[in-house]
Amino acid sequence: MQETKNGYKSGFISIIGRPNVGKSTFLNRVIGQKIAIMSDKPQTTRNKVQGVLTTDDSQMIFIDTPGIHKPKHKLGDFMLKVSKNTLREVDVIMFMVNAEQKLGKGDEFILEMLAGNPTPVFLVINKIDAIHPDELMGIIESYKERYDFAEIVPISALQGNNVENLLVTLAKYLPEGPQYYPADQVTDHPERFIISELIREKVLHLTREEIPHSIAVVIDKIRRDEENEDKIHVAATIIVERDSQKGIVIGKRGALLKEVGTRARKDIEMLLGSKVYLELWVKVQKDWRNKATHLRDFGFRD
Ligand code: GDP
Ligand code: MG
Ligand code: K
Repeated sequence: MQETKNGYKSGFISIIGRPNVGKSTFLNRVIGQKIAIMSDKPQTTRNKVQGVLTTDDSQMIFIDTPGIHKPKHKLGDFMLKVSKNTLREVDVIMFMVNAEQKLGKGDEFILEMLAGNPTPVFLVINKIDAIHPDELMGIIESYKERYDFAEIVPISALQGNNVENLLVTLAKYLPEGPQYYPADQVTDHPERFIISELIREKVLHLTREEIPHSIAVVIDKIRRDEENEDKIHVAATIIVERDSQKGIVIGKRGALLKEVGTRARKDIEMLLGSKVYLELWVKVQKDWRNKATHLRDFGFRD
């Protein structure tokens, strides 16, 4: 940790909101690097991914929390607990909503969860590019009567509208503090997690609706290739719940898994700045979501 400069601000900002409101899109825009995984399927982001934005007068550490929703199984309970703990530790909460959607059950659930939390909450109304400007006032009113927001900021994470203004306003709410991270560091997550998310993203994209988001990817190995020094050997296992899903992920004569590997390898090479040899396995583990004892094995931690 570096010394505190006079007037320098730093702090932690948690991004919460229903699936697909644009949390990852926002993070990717702000940090400018593919660290949070975007997908058109809900709940692609399961663990928190931190992005660090460093400027001359502030450092913002963003936390992309797992999808907050009414838990349906033990993994859901676990995610919710992680998220709730996170919300108490941060300096600002960004509650992101989709301007195209009415305040729904998912938002109600989040608002109930926020009740009594002393952290300032920003209502960030995203996707304003997709609505008529006249609709904005009504949206603001519907949320305003439900919660005492510190700020209400409409943006388009996709097109960048008003994002700069949001960042300036966020900085005002941060305490004076040190630069926690070196200026060139954008994420403190182990590469292992990012790699597993990159592989999972490819599987979800290529299988469309056939494979649920509940699959897990475990990284078994990241090591310099002994025979070929300028290559990194990555071995990973894709974990599915049913034999039929294993068949889908592998595809006809292994075609789908091969395509997953090709696409994931390109991203991992970008991430690591090195040639990569990617070895993928598929394993069936029935009902893994409900086996809380297994959570640790998959890299989930309290
Ligand atoms: P998350 O689940 O909250 O992380 O949402 P994502 O960032 O994955 O975004 C979900 C979908 O919404 C993607 O298809 C994005 O391209 C889209 N999206 C995100 N932000 C905007 C926006 O400002 N405007 C529009 N029109 N679409 C957006
Ligand atoms: Mg996301
Ligand atoms: K998503």
